[in-house]
Amino acid sequence: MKDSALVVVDMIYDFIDGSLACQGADTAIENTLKYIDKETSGIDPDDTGVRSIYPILFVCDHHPEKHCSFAEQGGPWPPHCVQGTRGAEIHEALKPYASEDLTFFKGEDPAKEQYSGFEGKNPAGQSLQEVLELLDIKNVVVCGIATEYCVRNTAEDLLKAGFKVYVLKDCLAYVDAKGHVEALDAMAAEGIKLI
Ligand code: VGL
Ligand code: ZN
Repeated sequence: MKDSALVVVDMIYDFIDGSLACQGADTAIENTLKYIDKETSGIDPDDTGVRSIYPILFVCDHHPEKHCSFAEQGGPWPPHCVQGTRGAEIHEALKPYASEDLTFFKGEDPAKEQYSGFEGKNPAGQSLQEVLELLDIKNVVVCGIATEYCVRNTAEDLLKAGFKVYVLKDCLAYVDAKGHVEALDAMAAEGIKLI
């Protein structure tokens, strides 16, 4: 697709095999790698190697040690994605596709829950929306973890901001199977395309 970007949400270790390990994470990663290989890579005629022909942006949950979403602080979740720990790292197979400018960290304020990638910032302080607009992106393909939380919130914010939004239904993992199906149905009803 022309004018497209892929947004990979929270494919980080605590959601894969850590404290908040989600159902379907391994398959979601495998399928994401296949998608990247098939759809976002191409031979650059001016270069010798393979490059991404459309940008891949990463959203990463990135909490301080005592974040308000953690059970000890009265929140719903076990501690997860704590800054500086393995649990906060992007899966090693995806990491080579992540560049600093296109990685957006959310949940850094100890007092705020942030499920949407729209609330994240890259190290230069830019938001996902700002960067997508700078890149002149019209179509945004979304995959990641968890369907019911960060994926859904990010996809909905993208739609509200005027992008065409596609969710890769085989590249998702979730906290709860029923919640996953309900979130997919809700997104489809709102005009997000499941592909
Ligand atoms: C998320 C639970 C806790 C998510 C973040 O990004 O989906 N879920 N923190
Ligand atoms: Zn979190």
